[in-house]
Amino acid sequence: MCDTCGCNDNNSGYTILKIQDHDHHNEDHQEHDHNHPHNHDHHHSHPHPGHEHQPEHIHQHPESRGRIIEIEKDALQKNNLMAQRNRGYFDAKNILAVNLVSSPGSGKTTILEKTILSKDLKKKVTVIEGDQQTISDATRIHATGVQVIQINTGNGCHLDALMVHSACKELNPPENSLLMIENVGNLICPAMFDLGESFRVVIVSVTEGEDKPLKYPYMFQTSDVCLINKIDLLPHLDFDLERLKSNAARINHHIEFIDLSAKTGEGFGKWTDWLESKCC
Ligand SMILES: Nc1nc2c(ncn2[C@@H]2O[C@H](COP(=O)(O)OP(=O)(O)O)[C@@H](O)[C@H]2O)c(=O)[nH]1
Ligand SMILES: [Mg+2]
Repeated sequence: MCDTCGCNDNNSGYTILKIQDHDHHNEDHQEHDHNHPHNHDHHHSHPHPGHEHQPEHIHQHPESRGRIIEIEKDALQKNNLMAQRNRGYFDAKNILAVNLVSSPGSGKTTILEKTILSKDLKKKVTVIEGDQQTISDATRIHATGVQVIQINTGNGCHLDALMVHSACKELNPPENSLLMIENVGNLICPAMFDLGESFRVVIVSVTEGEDKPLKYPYMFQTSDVCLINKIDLLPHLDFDLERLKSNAARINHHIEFIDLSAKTGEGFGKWTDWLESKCC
C-alpha cells in the first residue's frame, strides 16, 4: 500500500451517486455521503492526509516505520473482512462480480459498453463505476440501458470493499446476474484492495508498452485474466505482443490472455465467451 498518496486512509471521503432512469436532471444529485463516522472530522480537516505526514517519513525512526506498517496491515485487514462479506453476498445471490483494473485510458469503459451491448451475453448486467471525480463513465453506461452506480473516490486512488458494499445497497444487483466493477484508473493501489470480486481482469492497451507487467507486478500477479486492448492499432506501433505476454507470464504464469479491440470488435467473442463460461 502506498505511503504517500493518502490511500492507506481506508475510508477517505467518497460519494455514491445513482443515475436514475428517466430523470436526467438528478444525475449529479448526491444521494448518500458514506464518510465513515470515525474518520469524518479527520477527512474534512485534513484533505491530503498522506502528504501531510510526508516529512515524518523522510527521517523515519525504525519504530515509526513499524507503526506505519501496522496501520497498513490494519487497513488491509479491515478491507479483507469487508471483502469476505461482499463475497458471501455475491455467492448467496449467485452474482459473478468482475473487477476491471487498468491504467487510465486503456479502454475499460469502452469494453464495458461493448460487453453490455453484446448479444452473446445472456446474463443481466449491472455496473459500479469508480473514478476520483465526475459521473461521465456512469452516464456512458446508463446510455446502454443498464443500472449503474458511480463512486467518486475524492482523494482515493482505488475502490475498496466498503465502497462496493455501500454501492451494492443502492444498486441491489439481481440474483444470477453479472456485476461489472470499473476500478479507478491506476495500476498500483487497486491491486492491494480485494473487493470480494469473483475475478480480477487487468486491461492493458498496446499503446502502453510491453514492460508494464514488470513495472507494476502486483496488478498482474493478482489478476486472473489480461485483456490486451486496441489491437487495431498494432500496424501503427512498434509493440511486441508476445513480449508483453511473456513479461506478464513471468509475474503470474496462471494469467489468461485475450487480445481484442473494443473499437473493431476483433477478438471480442473470446472475452464474452470467457464471461459466459464463468456465469453459472
Ligand atoms: N483505437 C482504439 N481505441 C480505443 C479502443 N478502446 C478504447 N479506445 C479509446 O481509448 C480512449 C479511452 O477509452 P476509455 O474506455 O474511456 O478508457 P478507460 O479510461 O480505461 O475507461 C477512448 O478515446 C476510446 O475511444 C480500441 O480498441 N481501439
Ligand atoms: Mg473509464
